Amino acid sequence: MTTREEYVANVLDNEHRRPAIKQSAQAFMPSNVALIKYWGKRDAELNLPLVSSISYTLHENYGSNTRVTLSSEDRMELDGMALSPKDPAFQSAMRFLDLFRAKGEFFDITTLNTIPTAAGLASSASGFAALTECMVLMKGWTLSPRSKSMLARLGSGSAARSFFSGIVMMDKGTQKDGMDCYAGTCKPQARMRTRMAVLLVDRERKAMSSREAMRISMETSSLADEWPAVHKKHLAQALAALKDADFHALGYVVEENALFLHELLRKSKPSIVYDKPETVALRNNIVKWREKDGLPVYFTQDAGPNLKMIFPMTLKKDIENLLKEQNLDYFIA
Ligand code: 2P0
Repeated sequence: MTTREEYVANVLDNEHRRPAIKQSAQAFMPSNVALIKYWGKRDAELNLPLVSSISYTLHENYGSNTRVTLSSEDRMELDGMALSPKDPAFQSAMRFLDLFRAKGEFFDITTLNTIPTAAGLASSASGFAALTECMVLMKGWTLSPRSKSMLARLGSGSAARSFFSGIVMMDKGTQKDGMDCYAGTCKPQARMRTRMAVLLVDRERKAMSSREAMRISMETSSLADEWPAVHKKHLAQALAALKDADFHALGYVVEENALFLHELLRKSKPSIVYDKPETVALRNNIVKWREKDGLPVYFTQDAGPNLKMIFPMTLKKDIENLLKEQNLDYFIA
């Protein structure tokens, strides 16, 4: 079995504990939203996903601004609030940085998210991607986006996808040592010009992390065994739709994949339900806008009550007018 320590040593050619050459570094990284979801792990130690995923990287600077500075002790500030060392966000960030500390190195992290934190909007994706980028700058490693994605994945699986723009695919890989699991630009995307509206039903932080929900649901849901095969079919359909630049075929499978995941969650013990009444109403509205009004819009939903809606880029103005008319809390990214 490969340990996390051995894995980072492999990716960084044994330079992972090189002392920082800079006192401080700052980075912005965008967040991303999965169209075909990553859910389940084939190896919890190396955080290797059970399934490959396809995502959309947010535009317009929606993500995390992070600064890391060498310090006399570990400290972390998130969205203007100092975190207690007992805070799960503090602990997971420091556990990640533990992999790269030279002897006696401590870090002061300051992160400002431009998206609501921990509300199922993938703030952990941009957060760990930005933290990785800061480490790269401080330690002076020269790395490809692929290698950065391999490091960030240890912090959060979805973070691996934030190093690429447009539509991105993260390959689950098959090797036990994790060296064939990384993200990259999804090749057949070239003719697909998609945009995303993030529709905010609730800006509150969620009670359960997606990691915990993933663990519980994959251990207990009556649909967990079916997930890999259903997912494989969804992934193939999405890749074919991207290759054919068929927006409706893509939208259809994106909805199918999200609905299956939420059904799997609902059938967990205890049942995990992210929907609020507004989520259900909004999902129905999106289907109505498509089926009655003829708008090419499709939804997806992550580990939270908020929805994301994809549409062809050429419709940005129309969609913006529609969302304003509906008085929705939204942003287009
Ligand atoms: C994703 N989501 O592909 C999936 C789909 C939400 C639904 O939040 O355990 O926070 O840190 O690797 O990356 C993925 O969960 O999980 C996630 P960890 P992560 O974006």
